[in-house]
Amino acid sequence: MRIAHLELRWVKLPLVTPFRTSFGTAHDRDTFLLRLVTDEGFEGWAECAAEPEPLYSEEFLAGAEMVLRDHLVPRLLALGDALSATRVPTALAPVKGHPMAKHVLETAVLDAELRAADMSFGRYLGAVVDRVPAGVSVGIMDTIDELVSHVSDYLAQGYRRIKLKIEPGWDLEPVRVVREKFGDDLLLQVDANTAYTLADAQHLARLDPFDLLLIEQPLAEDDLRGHAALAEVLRTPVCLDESITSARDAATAIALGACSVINVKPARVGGYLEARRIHDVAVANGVPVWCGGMLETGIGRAPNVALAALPGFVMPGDTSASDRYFTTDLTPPFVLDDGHLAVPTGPGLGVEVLTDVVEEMTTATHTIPLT
Ligand code: SMG
Ligand code: MG
Repeated sequence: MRIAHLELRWVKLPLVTPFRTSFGTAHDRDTFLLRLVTDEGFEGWAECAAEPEPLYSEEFLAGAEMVLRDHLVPRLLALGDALSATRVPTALAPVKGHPMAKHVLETAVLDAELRAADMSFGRYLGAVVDRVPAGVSVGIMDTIDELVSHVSDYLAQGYRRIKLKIEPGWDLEPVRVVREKFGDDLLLQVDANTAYTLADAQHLARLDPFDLLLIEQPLAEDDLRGHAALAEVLRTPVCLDESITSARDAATAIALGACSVINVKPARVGGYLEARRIHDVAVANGVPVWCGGMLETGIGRAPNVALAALPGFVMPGDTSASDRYFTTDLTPPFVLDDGHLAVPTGPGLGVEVLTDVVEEMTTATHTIPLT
């Protein structure tokens, strides 16, 4: 297989509700899609998970485009006819970092390859179920009343688990109110996106009585030792997101006692092949994992839902229905059925890319030179 055409589609989709985290507020899903065509005419699509600004992690969209064009794509082209998804990580390894840029490229190659082989992502990755329970990530709100109303709506829709975004000043009270209002059976967890320091350990311990499933990434991404120390103080299990960018990181974090749960986000770790390795490391260590999200459109959501169907994904993920994010998605919408999303079964991503909607949402198209 060889790349015959490669283009970046910059798209902008308004979010149905702004999404506020400890590092900023998103009003739109602003990203680019990669569309690859092979010499045999198979298409591969993928969605970049980076954001316009380097606030979630050090990657950002314009940087991802540059590293793709100038450093990653030339290394893939050097493979010539020998291109296949399993060769991508080694070909790109000389370029340090940039997992989200690597992820979008590897995913487009894998999609094209699987379409050619008439195999779905789920089948390829090792999915063992045909539907996955859906959780929903609820942003920081202006008022507790607003939060309660959103959580109540999501539960009425059937979501199986609620994740509250927290930050200093928006933590104990929202958690207390949601727990009291919706009861002890609600699966509830929080995500701080690195907003605390180890000096907050006693404060965070006050979340313990609310029986949270986990607290996600309370401390800085490079603070594994701090997370290990915090885990000694908290009864709430510590889950890592930003800190884990590879299977080696996962093994290290587990060995240090820095986490007892892992949020697996394929984009954060360079792609689905590494994401599956993290799953395998976690399963071997008895550590539960769940699938994270980056407000993806259907194009990025489809393979995430497939990954979430692997056996170690024992907790509901941030894999929500299309209408939690957008009025119109770039694929036929992912819909909740009894609180679950169906794992796509068609070849590759397994869902149709609605090219007319993509066209409508496109703000720029950049063809990547192949010479
Ligand atoms: O895709 O539903 C989603 C968003 C899930 O909370 C979510 N993602 O740290 O886990 C996380 C955040 C990062 C994305 S913020 C744009
Ligand atoms: Mg997170």
